[in-house]
Amino acid sequence: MAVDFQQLIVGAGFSGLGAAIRLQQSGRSNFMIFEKADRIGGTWRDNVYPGCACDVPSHLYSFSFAQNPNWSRVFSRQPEILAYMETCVDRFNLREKIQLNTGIKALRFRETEGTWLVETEQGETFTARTVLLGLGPLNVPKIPDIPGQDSFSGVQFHTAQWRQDHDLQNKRVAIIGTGASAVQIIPEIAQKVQKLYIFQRTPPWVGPRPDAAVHSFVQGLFQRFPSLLWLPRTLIYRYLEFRGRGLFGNKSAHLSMQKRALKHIRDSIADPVLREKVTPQYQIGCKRILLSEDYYPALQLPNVELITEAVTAIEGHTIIGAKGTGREIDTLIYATGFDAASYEKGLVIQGRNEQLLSNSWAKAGPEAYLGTTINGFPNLFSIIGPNTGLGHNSMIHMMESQYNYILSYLDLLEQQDARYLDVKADRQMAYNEEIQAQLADMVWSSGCNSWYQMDSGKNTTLWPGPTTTYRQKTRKVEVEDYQIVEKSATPDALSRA
Ligand code: N01
Repeated sequence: MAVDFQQLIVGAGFSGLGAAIRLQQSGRSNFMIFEKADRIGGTWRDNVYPGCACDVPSHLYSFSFAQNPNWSRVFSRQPEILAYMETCVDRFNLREKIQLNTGIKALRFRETEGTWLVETEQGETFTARTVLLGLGPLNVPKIPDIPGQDSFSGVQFHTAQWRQDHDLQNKRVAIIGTGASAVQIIPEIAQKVQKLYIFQRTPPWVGPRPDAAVHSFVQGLFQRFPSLLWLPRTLIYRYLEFRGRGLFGNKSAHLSMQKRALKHIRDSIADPVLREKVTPQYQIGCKRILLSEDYYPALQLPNVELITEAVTAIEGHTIIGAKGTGREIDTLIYATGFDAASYEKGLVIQGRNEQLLSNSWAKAGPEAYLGTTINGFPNLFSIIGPNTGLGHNSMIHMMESQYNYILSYLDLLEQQDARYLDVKADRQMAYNEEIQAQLADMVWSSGCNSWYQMDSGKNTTLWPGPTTTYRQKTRKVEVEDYQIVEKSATPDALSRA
């Protein structure tokens, strides 16, 4: 049966765009990207807060198949990363393959055809043989409920919904949270605001950030000899992989990470009271390790106060901490992170036997096979799906491993002229038991609260080990992991499958 698209990609962020490029490079052209927003870019479109940058060096945080000789810094900022993504769209002629302002409402698998029925928020319907979800793990802002917050008479917003029309100059500002976003924002705004109150619940581990401009001579060399770009890419990748040992159970590597971060505190802060406030009481790496040279100096500015209390109430212009002290503010910034567990982002995804993905995941949380395919939901792929996140290296590397796997699946589907491939339930279960057993012994389970874990403590976000292992496992689809359903399968055979 004819379909509108052989592959439909949902989302034009990094994961969706990379998938499109790889599909194209594999000779596939009947694909389309549907993007909810009016511009490509995903997280790098949404996050425009001051200081927004990537904490993985740019020569690695970019596609291996679209390397960029022009990075201006080791750690590029958001505008340059977004511009890089736009360049990729043009370089690979993807504009006509992207339909903007098109949100997906529901995806329903039609078992007798082996295709997906796609319903958009705009009321259109399409059919696709396969669907690649590039929804992004961190884009649903998490804003805590604080008594009285609706009555706040100033301006309040989340870091991912930055109010660019709101000038912070000479304002009295409070920021709740001291995670990756806050650590980038605080140094940028501290100098311009009249007063900055930072509400810290748990201090982050912060290491030094060896940022520098890339000299124009070096950029020129990369432009003339693009293959040289593999050198920084490989060195950075290997270094991060080597350093990651500390998170995977290598005790001495872990200890030296922690010593380095403690030295960073000592070198940056003289005041013993402030030192104590910023020194975490949990093992390094349990939460994401942050990198900054200017966060600790910003905390020592005379107009900045680090408050180690929860916010308990807001009354008019006053923000009140757990000790009962009220502080007058004009602006309140929620640097309180994202709902990382909502992988399906409210989409209705209905697989075989009309089973809903939200129901399948309701009890044990999100689970997939190799973070990519899900039993009962054939011909569907989740890019950066469950347990593919990293605390030590570039997510682009993980995405590229997933692309290899997805292309191998598509090859098999086409070679076998099959209706669909469904990953076997027992394989998926065994795989998840294995990674959960590994995660139980790793630093992320050592007793801190983080978005890596569900309330139950189960870690549904991180890959438990080196990226080399993941790359190896996703090299190609193993036929025995899948139930292959022939196009000729009768309804009877399907119901037994
Ligand atoms: O969010 P977070 P983020 N009352 O979850 C606090 C990626 N990222 O937006 O630690 C008081 O890290 C919370 O406190 P606690 C990166 O993967 C990447 O900063 O839970 N405080 C914490 O301090 C990162 O991990 C880059 O006790 C509350 C903070 O809010 C992820 O995005 C740059 C609270 C949330 O920190 C999220 O980072 C930026 C409450 N009720 C972000 N609720 C790169 O460079 C939460 N907090 C690639």
